[in-house]
Amino acid sequence: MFTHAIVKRPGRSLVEGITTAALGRPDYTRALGQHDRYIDVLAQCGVKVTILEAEEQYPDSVFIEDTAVLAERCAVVTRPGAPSRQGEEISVLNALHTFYSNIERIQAPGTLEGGDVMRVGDHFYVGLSARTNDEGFQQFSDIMNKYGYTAAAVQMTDFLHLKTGLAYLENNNLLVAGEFVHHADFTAFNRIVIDKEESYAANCIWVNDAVLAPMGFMKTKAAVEMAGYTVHEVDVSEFRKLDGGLSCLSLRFKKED
Ligand code: CIR
Repeated sequence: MFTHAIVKRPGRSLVEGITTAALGRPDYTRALGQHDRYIDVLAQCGVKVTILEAEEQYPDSVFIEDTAVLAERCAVVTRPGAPSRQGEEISVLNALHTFYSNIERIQAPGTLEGGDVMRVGDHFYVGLSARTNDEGFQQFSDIMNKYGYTAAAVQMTDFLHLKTGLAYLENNNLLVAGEFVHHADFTAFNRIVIDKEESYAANCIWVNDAVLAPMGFMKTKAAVEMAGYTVHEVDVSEFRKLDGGLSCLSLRFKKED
């Protein structure tokens, strides 16, 4: 169960964020409203949300998931692979001191983005994407081993991040899209295959037995409900324009108060 989440408000510079999507520029006001609603839904799911201020110098900093990986026994502050995103992690590091005494960091030349890390129990799958390199994975694995966790690298070629095409919903249930549908690393899971036309909806998040899904992907919503979950649809259209989704917008973790 998650007790806490950390989000960072979108800045006006959001419209300058990195993208490969051809969906137009995000609307800042609409993005703010969607972010408000996202926070409300997390709170409804029982987590206490810490809200960090926007950082105008980093257009992509609303995608806070990429800057840290949080577990019970340690926090790992990452070193983003996108040069324009390096530095976003500093305000997150500062905020994490409230919650963690064991904070580790990925060091150059390693790069790792949290969107490439998927947790399953005490094991962490790490996608070797365009943003996360071998060195970043190795450092991460060494850190996690030190705290009694394990990690394994996942070969991938198509998606921006590992969790762009995968979402672990606990109880061995895994949403899979595109290159991950038949990926050898995930055959032991109960795979829920995302329809090709709804590939974006693979980026759902499990929060305390509910699942947040992007608004408007009816086949995915039905498949997740069929697996026994309550689904909260959240509109993230403005973040999708920057290749971002539900998982990217928060760091979710469990900590006793
Ligand atoms: C980027 O390209 O870095 C941002 N525009 C999107 C990051 C999305 N983050 C994620 O999937 N974890």
